[in-house]
Amino acid sequence: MSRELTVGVAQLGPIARSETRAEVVDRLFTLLHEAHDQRVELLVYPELALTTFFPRWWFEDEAELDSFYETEDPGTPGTATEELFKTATEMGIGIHLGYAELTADRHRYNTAILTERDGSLVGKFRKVHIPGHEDHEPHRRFQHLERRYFEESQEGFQVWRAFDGIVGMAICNDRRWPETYRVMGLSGAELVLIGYNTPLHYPPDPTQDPLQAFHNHLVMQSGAYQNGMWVVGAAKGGTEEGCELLAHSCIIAPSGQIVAQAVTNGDELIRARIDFDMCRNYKETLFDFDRYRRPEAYRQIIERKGPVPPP
Ligand code: CDT
Repeated sequence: MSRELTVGVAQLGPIARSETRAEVVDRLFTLLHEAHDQRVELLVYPELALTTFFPRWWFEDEAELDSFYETEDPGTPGTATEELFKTATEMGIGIHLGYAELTADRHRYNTAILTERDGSLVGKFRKVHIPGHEDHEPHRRFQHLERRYFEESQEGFQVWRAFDGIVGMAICNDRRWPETYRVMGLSGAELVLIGYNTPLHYPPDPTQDPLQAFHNHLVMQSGAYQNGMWVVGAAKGGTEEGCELLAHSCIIAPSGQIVAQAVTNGDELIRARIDFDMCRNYKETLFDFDRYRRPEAYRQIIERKGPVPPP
């Protein structure tokens, strides 16, 4: 039996700070309808897909900060996304959506939810690597206060049997770390879904600015190839509240090759037919972990956090 799936990426253009949930969900709906027309079975929206990328501002008013978070799982009755998830289920489309999560006991996470084609919950993932800074740094053109507004996940990376394959999730900065892919690869991941918001300007080292697109594909293509898995990157691109964000959404094969890529920096659907069995070409040959990995030679990876140079 072939294990193929049509995956779509719903890249988003900028979301204004003043845009309401209803206005954003309208845009998500337009992309959902387009995906349905193109026979997509799994549609991947980006990180924090329901609001502007709010960590670019310092908020004193907690109520204002709270307004960017969801207190219920997207798709549940009474939420702004209820109809979106309902329609997706009627169309037989699974949804991956990034959002800011505020739990009942007031913990804050950068989260993604994944539903199956029949609307059932596959799982939720909370971002592991939280980039940026904790304190106000007014010298920056814009802030990157994720470390103030989100806690690090304590749950790590998980994979689920879904869509007739083995699927995992990561969020934005997670994609830059090889451990992200390897940990999921060690649980057999065949498809990893990653939403992102990446400013083109990186204040701590602006020499990286012209390399953002290169680094984006470099890390996801390496992760795909070195673990024999499909990787999907879904961007929020364009100039959002004066901050230029990287687009370049893409779908990457286990060979490391990009098989579909966005060509705009706005709302855009891309799609590809993926074959889970293509993972075996890599997982059972060059990257046959059982045969070739040497965990005893990698001890530092779990014993150390930062580098310990020789004396
Ligand atoms: N959203 C997110 O994680 N963005 C970071 C920006 C660079 S760190 C300030 C990223 O890794 O793309």
